[in-house]
Amino acid sequence: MRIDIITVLPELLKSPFEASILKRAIEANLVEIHFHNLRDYTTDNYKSVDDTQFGGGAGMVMMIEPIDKCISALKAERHYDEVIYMTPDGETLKQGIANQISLKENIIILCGHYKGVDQRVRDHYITKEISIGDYVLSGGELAAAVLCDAVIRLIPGVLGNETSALTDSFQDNLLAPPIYTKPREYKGMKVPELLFSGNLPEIEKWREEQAYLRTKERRPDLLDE
Ligand code: 6GU
Repeated sequence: MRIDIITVLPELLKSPFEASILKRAIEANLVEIHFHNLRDYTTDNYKSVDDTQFGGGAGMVMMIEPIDKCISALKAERHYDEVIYMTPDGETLKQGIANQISLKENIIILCGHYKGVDQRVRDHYITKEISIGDYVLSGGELAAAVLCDAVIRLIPGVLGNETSALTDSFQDNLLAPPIYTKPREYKGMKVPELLFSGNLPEIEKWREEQAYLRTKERRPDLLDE
């Protein structure tokens, strides 16, 4: 998979890809990430990427020209399956969307800033608009990092144990059950006895029950879906 990220703040985005699972995925050539600074596609001396709104109103709007130049340059090189715009008024990111995107070959992610982008960009270049939740961030960069992490860990081979993405919270609209590791007892706090029984079917049944109870208590909305 290849991900091209268009941003006015590439430095804000780089560090999540320089550690742990994402770093390993890149080193193993399972994913390629390319950052594009929108200012490199400007034509004026000030390297302007934004301007005031037509019709008046506070806040700057990202201009169509640098975005068009950047996206067109990328599209001249290869086909893109999706051009995603990160915006608080997009579709809220859920595991199902991450699963779908993880199957794509090449995607572009455009990070919004200021008041957002000229509507003509959204109408003519963008194929999918994604938000990461009902709160406002200063820009789309951190949201793009969240999306990339959620997607990249689903690419086959990225996680060491192939089954572990399948048992994540949300993968079946259920939260994950409680988990324990050594020591068996710490300051009087014990691990449930059943987990030492060696009875794998009973343990699996317990985990499913716990996942269901936790979901019912914390996220009953998931059970309705
Ligand atoms: Cl994608 N962008 C911004 N600026 N704020 C957000 C968001 C995105 N998702 C939630 N809040």
